[in-house]
This record gives sequence, C-alpha cells and structure tokens, in this order.
Amino acid sequence: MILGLLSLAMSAQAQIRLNQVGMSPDEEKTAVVEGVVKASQVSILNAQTGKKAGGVRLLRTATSPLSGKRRTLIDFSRLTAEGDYVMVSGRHRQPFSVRRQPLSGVAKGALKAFYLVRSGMPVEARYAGAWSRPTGHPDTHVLVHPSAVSPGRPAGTVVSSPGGWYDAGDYNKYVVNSSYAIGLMLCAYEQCHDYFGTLCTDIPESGNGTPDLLDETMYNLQWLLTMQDPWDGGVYHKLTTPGFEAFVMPADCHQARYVVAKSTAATLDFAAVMAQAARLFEGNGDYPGFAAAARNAALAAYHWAMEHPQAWYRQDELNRHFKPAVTTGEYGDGNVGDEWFWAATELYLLTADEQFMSDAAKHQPARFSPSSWASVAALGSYEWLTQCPEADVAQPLRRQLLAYADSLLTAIPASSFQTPSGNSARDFGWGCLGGSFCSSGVALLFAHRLTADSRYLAAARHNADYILGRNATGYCYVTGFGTHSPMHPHHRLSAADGIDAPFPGLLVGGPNPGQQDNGDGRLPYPSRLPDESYTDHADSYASNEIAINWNAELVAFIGWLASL
Ligand code: G3I
Ligand code: 9MR
Repeated sequence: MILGLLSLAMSAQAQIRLNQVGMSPDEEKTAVVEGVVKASQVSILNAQTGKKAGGVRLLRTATSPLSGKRRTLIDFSRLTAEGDYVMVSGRHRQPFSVRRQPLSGVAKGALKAFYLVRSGMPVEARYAGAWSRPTGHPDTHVLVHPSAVSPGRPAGTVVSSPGGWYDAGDYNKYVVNSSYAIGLMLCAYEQCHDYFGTLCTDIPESGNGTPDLLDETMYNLQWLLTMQDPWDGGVYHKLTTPGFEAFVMPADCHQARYVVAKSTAATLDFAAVMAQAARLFEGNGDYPGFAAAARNAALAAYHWAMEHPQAWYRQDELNRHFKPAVTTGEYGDGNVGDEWFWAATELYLLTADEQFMSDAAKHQPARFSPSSWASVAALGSYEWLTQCPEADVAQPLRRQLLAYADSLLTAIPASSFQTPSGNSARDFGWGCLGGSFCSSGVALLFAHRLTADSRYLAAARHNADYILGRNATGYCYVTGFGTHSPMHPHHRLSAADGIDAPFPGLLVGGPNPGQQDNGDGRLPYPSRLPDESYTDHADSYASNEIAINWNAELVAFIGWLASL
C-alpha cells in the first residue's frame, strides 16, 4: 500500500524536463532527465502513431551546484519534423511539440494579460472571455495622503487618478514599477517594430491605427500622467489603500485610496518613460495631444528631481510621521544613479539637448546589470547602443553588455539545465524568473543584435526553455501554457473570481529560498534549495505572485524571440 502511494507520488512528478510549450524545427533542443541514464534509455515517440521518432543523443551528465543532484542532459536537435511527440524514459513520459512559431501564443498571452489586469474599467467578455468583470477601483476620489501634500494640494485634497494596471497580486498602483514595465515593453517595441507593430491581442483598441502594444501601454501611461502634482512636477510614489485588501474582487473593495509621498525614484522613472512615450507617440492621431503633454510632464518631473535628489521612499519612517499608516508594497530604492541615467538618456533622445547627454554621461553605469524595477540602467544602455551607437557614451556600454553576455555564455557548458542563468544561488529570489531569466535573456538578445553572434541567441533560447519547463521543479511557469503550470498564483483576481483556472499569460515570481511568506512554516514548499523553493499555493506571495514588471519582462523576452 505504502509502496503503491509512493510510486504514485513519484510518477506524478515529471522526471523529464523540457520546454512544454513548443520548439521550432531548426532550434537546438535539450531535455533534462533526473538522475543518470543512458541515451538508449530515452526515446521519443510520435504522439499519434506511437512509433519511435528517434533523434536522441547524450549531451552529458551534470551535478547541480545548488542541490548536488545528478542529471542527464539529452540533445534531440536532430528531430526537425513538425509534430506532437512524447519523450519516454522508464515509466516517465513528457509530451512536447515541434512546430513553427512555437512562442507566439505565449508572447500574445503575456501581452493580453495586461488588458485582463486593467483597473477602473469593465473588462468585457468579448475580449476577456471567462475572465470578464465589472469595474472596480474607479479611483476618481483619491485622497492626498498627509505625506504627499503641497501648497497646491493641501491636506484633504481629493484628486482623480483613474485607470492603469493593477500592480500584481494586490490592487495598488505603483509608479516605480509601472514606469519600468511600460519602459521595457516600449523598448522591446522599438527593437521589434515589425513584430509588435502587428501583434493583435484583441483588446477594445484593436483596429485603431495604433499597435496593440502601444494601446496597452497607453492605458497605463494615461493613469501615470495623473500621478504628477501639477503644482511642482513631483510624482507620487504610489496610489494605494493603507493596507492590502482581502482576497475579494475589485467591485467588493471599499477602502479609501490615497496618493502617497513623492519620491526621487518614482519621479525619475516617470520622467524617463514619459520622455520615451512622447517620442514614440509623436504625431499619433489616436492620442492627439498626448506627446506634448508627456514631454512637458517629463521635463517638469526631471526638474523636480534635480531639486529633490534625495527624496527616498522609506515607509517605516513615513509611518512614524503620518496617519493613516501605509503597509503596502514599498518599492524603496536608495540608489537612483540608474534612474538618472535612464531619464537623462530618454530626455536626450527626445530633445537633443546636450545637457541631458552630459547628465547621462555623469550617471553612466560602471558595469552592466540586467533590468529590474530597482535597476533601470540597462534601459538607458539599450537606447544608446541602438539609437546612438557612435556617441562617446555608448562605447563603454557596449563593452559592458558584451562582457556580461559572455559571462553568461561561459556558464552553459557545465549548467545542469544547459542554461546561461540559474547556475548560482544568486539567480534565485523574489521575482527571479522575470529578473534573472527574462531580463538576462533580453540582454543576450541585444548582444545578438549588436554582434550577429548566434551563440547569444541560442543562449537566450535556453533561458526561455527554462521558464517553460526545463527546470528543477518541472513547472512551465506561465499560467495557461504548457502541460504543468501554476494553478494558484498569489493573485487576488485569479483567486476571487470563482473560476478554477487562473488568469492566463502570467509569469509567476518563481523559486525563492528567502521564503519571506513562510515565517510560520505553514506553506507547502517542497524544499529550501534555491531552484526548488517554489510552491503553487495562493498564499505564497514570495514565490507564486504575479506582477506587471515580470510580465513586461516576459513580453519583451518571449516577444522578441517570437519575432525572429
Ligand atoms: O537586493 C538584495 C540583494 O542584495 C540580496 O542579495 C538579496 C538576498 O535576499 O535580496 C535582495 O533584495 C530583495 C529585493 O526584492 C531585490 O529586488 C529582497 O530580499 C526581496 O525581499 C525584495 O522583494 C521585493 C518584494 O516586493 C518585497 O519588498 C520584490 O523585489 C518586489 O518585486 C516585490 O514587489 C511587490 C510589491 O511590493 C507589492 N505588490 C506586489 C509586488 C510583487 O511581489
Ligand atoms: O498580497 C500582498 C502581496 O501583493 C505582496 O507582495 C506581499 C509582500 O508585501 O504581501 C502580500 O500581502 C500579505 C501581507 O504582506 C501579509 N499578510 C498576508 C497578505 C496576503 O494576503
């Protein structure tokens, strides 16, 4: 009996790890089998006929530096015929497919997810299917928090700040994270203009003269504009309830909402993304007047930041001085050199004013780091490298990016999953799938664009395979895709809507050995190992939340791959 249960539990966990979404005929294909097996013990069958499809060879075995586990890496690149297959090893079976454009569904789903998480408007069934819902959080009656008052907006002032996307599992709207998410998607749009310019996600704006990606970002840009105090150009750090809401639908939320404290980080991120958007929406007939408004907003914000270079958002400190206390997401960032660099870069591209070029030079990064909400220098670097590659500023940036990309390449030959990322404990933590795997993937795609060296592209694809199933837990980490994906993300909308399936197209945070959500040991994490510290539990905000920054990283990364 016990033996029977044990083998049931073991077979329920797939022991063959591969990209569950699909691989294209001509790409390098790798699978990982847990434990040490011979190539002759692994086979590929045609899913329809059950006949052997062949093409399997042993790549190597590997020992994980994170867990000591031994694994077998199988190469099946020789399988180039399109079709549905099953990989078999002993009693383990893992279905997969080979087809053209295998990533286009994920790219589209990841972008469509932003429509599904729009706030302040009804999400309609004709676009959202089962995930439709009535308006919640109109945010037309938002209070200026005592931490945020100005002579133009004294205590008690009511402002209107509707629209935008919900940040994550929670219902608040944060300027730092919103700006970064928009900025990265606009950056991807600039690089893959033809692909994103025609990608249709079937949203209310589809069919106007503007690409859907731009329409989607515009929904959040219009909200973002309302987060600037017109009196002085400073930008509120966030729009939030004092505490997190319960797991209820938006229409059932009734806490007061506030705009809270202006910060240097939020104001600079706002300046950067408004300048970028002003450039990209210049002359756009669907949004007349936006480009001019965004340009003025960006300039005013930059000016405010120059006068307030150290307005740090420190929630505990604010709570000592102001009521009501605010306990929602902090997005605190005490190092804004990268925000200055990104903002000055975008303002230079918009205005051609040399002062911004010299400000950007002053805040140049010392080394490359992949982009994240807290680290936005890469967004500036990408612009210099592709828009002004001859500028003096661009020269060290190119060396930095290639040095970083090369360091990723060197990790692959010994990697347990044949990936550039995920080989060190540092690559795992809160939001690592977006922050480590997708953002590094985007950096590799830039390296590929700059050099045409195909090793960078192959490496980027390996990171995509990791996210989509070739990893230590066997999850395809994007909801609604693959054969084994998260069903219970920490996401109020997915949890409260009464539908079993979560919202599709969402990337979860991923393995996080910090387990900050598990102080009482109540959550069913299978392990504390860096790459296995993940639980598909709705209460696991440290490993299983979803967020717009991570989805933006997914859109940029997978969309770019899909465009090739
Ligand atoms: O930077 C340090 C690094 O030096 C250190 O080695 C590492 C080891 O733990 O930690 C790093 O800091 C982490 C930081 O994220 C880096 O971005 C913190 O541990 C980690 O706790 C922190 O997590 C943030 C989390 O909020 C808690 O503050 C996530 O980045 C951030 O994405 C997340 O954002 C939340 C919002 O506040 C609220 N809405 C949901 C959203 C997603 O979970
Ligand atoms: O739902 C919140 C999530 O969006 C945040 O990332 C996370 C960390 O700030 O916090 C979540 O809220 C939890 C709170 O921190 C502690 N009590 C349980 C809340 C989840 O229901």
